[in-house]
Amino acid sequence: MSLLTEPQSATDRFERVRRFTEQLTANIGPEDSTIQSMANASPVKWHLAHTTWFFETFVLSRVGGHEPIDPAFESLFNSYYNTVGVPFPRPLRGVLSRPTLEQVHKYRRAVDQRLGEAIAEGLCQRDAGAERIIELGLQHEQQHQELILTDIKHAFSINPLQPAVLPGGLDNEPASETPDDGWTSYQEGRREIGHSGDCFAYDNESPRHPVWLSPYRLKNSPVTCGEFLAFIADDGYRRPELWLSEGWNTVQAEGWSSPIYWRRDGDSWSEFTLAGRVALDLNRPATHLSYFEADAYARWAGARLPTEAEWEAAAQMQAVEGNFADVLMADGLAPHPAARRRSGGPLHRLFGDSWEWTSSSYSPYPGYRPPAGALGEYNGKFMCNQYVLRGGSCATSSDHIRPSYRNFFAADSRWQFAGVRLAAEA
Ligand code: AVJ
Ligand code: FE
Repeated sequence: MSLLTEPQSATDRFERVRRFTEQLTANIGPEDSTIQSMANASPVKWHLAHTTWFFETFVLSRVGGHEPIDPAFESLFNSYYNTVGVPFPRPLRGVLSRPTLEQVHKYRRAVDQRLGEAIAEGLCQRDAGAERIIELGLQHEQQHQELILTDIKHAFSINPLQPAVLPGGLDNEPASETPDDGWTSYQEGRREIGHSGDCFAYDNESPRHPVWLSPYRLKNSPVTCGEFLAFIADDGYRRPELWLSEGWNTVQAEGWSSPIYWRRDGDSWSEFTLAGRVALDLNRPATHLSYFEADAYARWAGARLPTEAEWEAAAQMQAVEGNFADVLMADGLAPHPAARRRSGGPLHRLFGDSWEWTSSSYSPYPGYRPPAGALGEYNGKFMCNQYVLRGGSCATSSDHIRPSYRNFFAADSRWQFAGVRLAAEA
């Protein structure tokens, strides 16, 4: 959405998104914010700095006379933009005890202030490109808000103290609603997928293009923890015929026997959540599944994963409503159960709650061209060896998601809020 046509002013939206990042990390101390539990996850402090670096590098650099706030940050907080410079190695981000958390917050305030001044002085009126990149920077920050939660959740899950990231939780769903066991059928035909309209979308959602869909069905509710437990009880993790070859190799090599945050004590199961370890809620959508686990579950259930085109065609007929981070946290750090929403349309929880794995490889749409320059590195160069996920999660903000949104992760990734919606032939 354009900064100029939005109901809120450009600076209001900027303030709101930047402050939400800080709200999410309010309970994360300096030690917490420095640790890195694996190469794929980054320290909270690094996320706070990198999102700031993005605005400094891609927006403030367009303002005449901008001097770097700290020249060392150019490499330290560059994630992967090789055309900007040589990034500090990703697996070593957890050794960066300096700059301190306080210094990173100072960096955030400095960039916020300079950017606020530039906007007030008419930057966006003079430079339409700057306006678009600020919006990209805010969407980027919203992606990192979700990564902040999933990355620190992973780190805390390893700590025997099992600390809470958010005292009130976010993924800790009360077991109230019974899942809908029905299916919705979709007719054969020509459909269009991809981005259209004036609202913001990433380059990877374009060009919009036609697809031909055979008749198909989607399950009305995503797979629940209770259903996934039945897969485990039926020896799902010990039956090679249910798994892709690479998936089976991973199960063996990593010793997988349940979803990453689940634990069995005698007959009872618990799950590590953002609120700490809690009893497993059987009605909640299963999350933190890899593509391999999602695919094996679907095969065990006699179904399959949807393609991204099947998912998007169905999503075009649904309201974009659901359990999102900003909705759940509207009243502060503890989400109120009453804030939880069901989405409009036959498919429940299509948006929010958990990302849904599709069987589609993350590939360019026909005619896709990454934008020129460093920002062309944002999405396009990752179109290899990853799968598309759709719909957003409880850690996504509601104004960050849309039917055409393409998230992507490698098939063995388990630390995201990712689950399964079953598909089948009609
Ligand atoms: C779309 C979530 C895979 O994690 O690298 C962050 C999001 N892009 N900064 C990622 C992203 C640039 C991206 N994912
Ligand atoms: Fe980034």
